[in-house]
Amino acid sequence: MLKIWGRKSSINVQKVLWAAAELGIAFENPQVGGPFGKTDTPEYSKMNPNRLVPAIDDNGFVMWESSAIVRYLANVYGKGKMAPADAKQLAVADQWTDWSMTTVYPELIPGLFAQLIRVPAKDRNPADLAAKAKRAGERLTMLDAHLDGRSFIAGQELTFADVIVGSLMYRYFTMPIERPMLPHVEAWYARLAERKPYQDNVMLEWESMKVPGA
Ligand SMILES: N[C@@H](CCC(=O)N[C@@H](CS)C(=O)NCC(=O)O)C(=O)O
Repeated sequence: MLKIWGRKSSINVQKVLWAAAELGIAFENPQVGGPFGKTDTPEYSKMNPNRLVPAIDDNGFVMWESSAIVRYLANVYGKGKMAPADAKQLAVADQWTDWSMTTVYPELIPGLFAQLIRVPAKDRNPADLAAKAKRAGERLTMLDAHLDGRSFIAGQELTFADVIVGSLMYRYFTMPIERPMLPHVEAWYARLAERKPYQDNVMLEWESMKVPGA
């Protein structure tokens, strides 16, 4: 059976759990990382030498790096659906996925989210956080324009791009930050939020992850 190692509170684990649930794959999810530890053990670092979560073992095939895992699962278990068969549609899915991980993720997750949960409010730099929120919002206006007339990123069906980019949206829309008008992103996010696999794996309360004073 597919094993997905990693704590449910990690956004990079969440996208893998969401993809597996969306694809209807049975899986086990041993909790490692964060408060569960165990990523420094020789067994785990053999699976993921970065000592980060997630890692997967799909019947003996071991790999790490969350977005690559989502693409792998989509290709093996959802070819022609979650992984588009058409080369141009696939390219669009790849384009927005790579864009989100290089352009939006750094502002949103290490930049804003980690600050909000790991740094006591008195030690934060509000101007720096506001600048990051502004940049993230500006970047998401590009996705907003792309989603005009589309239900999902690569067309009318959910693909791995929606999983990888969409996994960021719950935190984006629930963090106490300034956001620009993003009507198409908001409509797309509402479509994701209707899906039980998204609700079960991504829309998870995160306030309790805060350190004292955060
Ligand atoms: N680029 C990697 C990043 C993995 C990563 O940063 N994972 C974080 C959680 S989101 C982690 O393992 N942190 C240490 C821990 O949870 O113990 C991926 O997408 O898989």
